[in-house]
Amino acid sequence: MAIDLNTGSGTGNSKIKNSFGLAVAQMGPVHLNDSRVAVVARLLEMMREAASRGAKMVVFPELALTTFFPRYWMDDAEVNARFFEPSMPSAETQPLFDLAAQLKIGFYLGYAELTADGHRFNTSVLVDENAKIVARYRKIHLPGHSDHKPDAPFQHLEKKYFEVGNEGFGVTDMLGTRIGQCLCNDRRWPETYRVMSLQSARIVVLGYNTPSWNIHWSEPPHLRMFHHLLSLQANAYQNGLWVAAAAKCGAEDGFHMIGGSAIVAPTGEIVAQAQSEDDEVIFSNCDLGLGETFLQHVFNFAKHRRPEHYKLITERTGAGEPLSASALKTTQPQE
Ligand code: CDT
Repeated sequence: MAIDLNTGSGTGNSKIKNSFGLAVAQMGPVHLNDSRVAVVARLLEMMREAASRGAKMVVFPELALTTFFPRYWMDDAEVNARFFEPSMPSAETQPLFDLAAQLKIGFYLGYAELTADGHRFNTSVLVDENAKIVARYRKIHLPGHSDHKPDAPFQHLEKKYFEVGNEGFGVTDMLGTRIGQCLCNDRRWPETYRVMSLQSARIVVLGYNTPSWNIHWSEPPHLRMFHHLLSLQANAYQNGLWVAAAAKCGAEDGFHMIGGSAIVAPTGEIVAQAQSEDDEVIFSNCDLGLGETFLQHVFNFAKHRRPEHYKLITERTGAGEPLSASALKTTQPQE
C-alpha cells in the first residue's frame, strides 16, 4: 500500500485523522559496571509498557546499552571491548528484537557501532514491527574534543571515539509513515531537520545524553534544559513534523545528565514530557496530518523557499566575510 504522507492513512482522504501511537522510553542512569543484560531487561520492560499503551513505536536513548562512556579517557582496546557493539542484534540485544516481533512494535535504538574493518560510529537504528532493521544512522554532529583534558571534571570524547557519520540524514518509510532519525547534538542544528523535512519526513526520532555541566565555561545549568526543549520545539514547528526525544539521564556514577524526554507536535508544543530522571515511558497519539496545516501555508517549501539565497549554508562551514564587500560599502554611513 502506498503511503499518503498527507494523512499517513493510505487512503488519500485528508479528512481522516491518522493517529500514530508514539512512545519515548527515557532511561535513568546506566553505571559503568552495569551489564548489557541488566540494561536490556530495563528496555524490555519499557517496550512492554509502550505496547500496552498502544504505541506503534518506542524511542530509546543514544548509547542506550552502556554508560555515557565518552566522559572517560580510555585506551582504544579497552573502550572497544567494553562499550562497542560489533554486531546488531547481538546475543545480548536479541531479546529486544524478539519482543518487538511478538508485540508488533517498532523501535529506535542508539548504540556504539564497531564495524568489521575497525571503524567506530555513534549509531542508531530503526527497527520495524517485524523486528527488521530498516535503517541505520551514524551521528554527524559530534560534540566535544579528542584530546585528554586532565583538569576537567569529566571528558566529552566523542571526537576521539567516533568518526563523523558517513551516511547522511536519510528517512525511512515504516509503520505507515516516513521517519527520520538523528542523535543528540544533531538536534541543535536546523540543517538536520530541514534535510529530513525536504524528504517529507513526518516524524524525527532521536536519543540523547546531555551532561548537566559545561566543562568549557560556567554555563548556568538551567540553560541545558532550555536549549534542549527550544531546539526540539523550534525545529518541529519550522519543519511541520513531530519530534520524539529520549534521554538517558540522572547521575551515572555521579555524573549528572538532564532528563526532559519529550514528544513535540508540529505546532511546536510539547504534548508529553518525562517528569522523572529515571526509567519512564511517555506516550502520545500523534495526528500525522497536523503538520500539513503548516506545510501547506506558512511553510509551503515549494512555494516560499529561496535556495538560491541559501548557498552559503553548503559552501561555508564557519562564519566569514560578508558576501559582497561592495554591497556592504554602499550601506556604510559616509564620513
Ligand atoms: N551526546 C551529545 O551529543 N551531547 C551533547 C553535549 C553538548 S553540550 C551543549 C548535546 O548536544 O547534548
